[in-house]
Amino acid sequence: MGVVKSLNPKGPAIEIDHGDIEGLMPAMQMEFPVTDANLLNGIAVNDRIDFTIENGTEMKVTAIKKKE
Ligand SMILES: [Cu+2]
Repeated sequence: MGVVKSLNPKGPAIEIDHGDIEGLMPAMQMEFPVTDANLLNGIAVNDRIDFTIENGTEMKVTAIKKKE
């Protein structure tokens, strides 16, 4: 879970202030590359989101779901 801090459709990338991600990293604010710019559609700064990370050679966000 996290809060969107900035969007970069040209990266494409998203900056997220995220909570603790078990086994991966503590809570922090950081930018993640995203696999497809379309994932950013309908997402705005300050939205609360759930997101999925693919942890390969590079960590990438593969899914984003806006929380109500
Ligand atoms: Cu992080």
